[in-house]
Amino acid sequence: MRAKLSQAERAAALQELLGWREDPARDAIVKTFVFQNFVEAFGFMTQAALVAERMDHHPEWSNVYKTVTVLLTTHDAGGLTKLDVDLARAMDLAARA
Ligand code: H2B
Repeated sequence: MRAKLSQAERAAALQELLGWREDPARDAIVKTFVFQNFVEAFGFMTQAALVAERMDHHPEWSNVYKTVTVLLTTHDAGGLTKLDVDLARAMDLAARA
């Protein structure tokens, strides 16, 4: 099982990840992605879902029209781990495609 990130590791990750913020209540990171339209938003979710499945690490997310809200935390560890940072990075890449 992955270890939860230290304070220093969190700070470094959040500095590198654009648009992600901490949700202390969930020990998670969250980001709201806004696309041009529903098809772009759903395309992003499809791509991100394939990455998540490959990683065996899954987001908590919701979609309203062209907005996708994502919360990442590691349930098995009870908080934020490197897996969340890796998935956040992959999601940022998928959003740019
Ligand atoms: N996703 C997330 N976000 N956290 C987990 O702890 C987790 C997961 N665990 N996806 C995985 C699946 C685990 O349940 C399976 C059995 O590997």
